[in-house]
Amino acid sequence: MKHKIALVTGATSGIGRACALTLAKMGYDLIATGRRGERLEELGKELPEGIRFLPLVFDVRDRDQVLALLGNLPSDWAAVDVLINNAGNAHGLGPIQTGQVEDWDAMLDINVKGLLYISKAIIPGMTERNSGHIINIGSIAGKEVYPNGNVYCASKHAVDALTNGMRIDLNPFGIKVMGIHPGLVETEFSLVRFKGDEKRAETIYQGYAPLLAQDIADIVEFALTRPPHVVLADVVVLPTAQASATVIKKNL
Ligand code: NDP
Ligand code: 8X3
Repeated sequence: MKHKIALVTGATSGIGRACALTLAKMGYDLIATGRRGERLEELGKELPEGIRFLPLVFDVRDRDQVLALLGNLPSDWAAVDVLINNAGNAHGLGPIQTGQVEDWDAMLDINVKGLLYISKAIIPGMTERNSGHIINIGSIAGKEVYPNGNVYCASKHAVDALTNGMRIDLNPFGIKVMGIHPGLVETEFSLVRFKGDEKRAETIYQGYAPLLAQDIADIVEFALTRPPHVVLADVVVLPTAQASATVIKKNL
């Protein structure tokens, strides 16, 4: 039997990896992307039997490579039904006046422009077929601005705006577009934000129960199993201990 096809960006760790495994368990054939090829290889070994797997190693900032690879998928992979735009990270956490230009470039180039390049390659197939489901992973940082979050928050506000823009522009084609905006999820996110400082990264998730990557994958599964006339447009999901970007009940 022919399976539906899902593409998950940033499937080498955290939320993307959990979504990829969940989609495969749901019976989707899987295109998984990331820069760490060995992690994609490991992912491939965990997939249920009978699920086709296409790992693609590239940096979402590389526009030419994104468009060449995803714009010319093999014919038996080209009809992508579900796109999870997940690849992204924060780089640094500090006041705007001392921010690093390299960090700003990384966040805007990966979280915003990377998401656009991926979408540019995949949307034409969806509009041609008048079907598809796009899920963009935003953040509570796309709904609120918090101290020292400046450029990361701006990048995620852009993801929120693009999600709403996609839903409007793709409305004539019957394409579902959803934004998921998580609060604190324990992944490699803080390790990347704090540039490999494991001790500092650990403190972010101490004293309360953070969300797990699987919590986000469960929401993806719920969204994808709604009937054709239903789209979950916008979901903000927080750990119970978190009331807003800055209010977190910790027992330390
Ligand atoms: P992780 O650091 O665990 O995962 C990030 C993923 O993005 C990795 O698979 C990484 O792959 C990929 N990625 C990063 N940069 C690039 C790039 N330049 N090119 C290709 N792939 C890239 O973090 P999360 O799972 O937490 O993050 C996933 C998404 O969720 C992000 O968009 C993040 O902003 C968002 N989010 C996270 C929250 C959290 O608290 N953790 C909360 C709200 C939103 P690789 O390094 O192999 O390229
Ligand atoms: C990740 C959650 O609060 O660090 O987007 O911005 S937060």
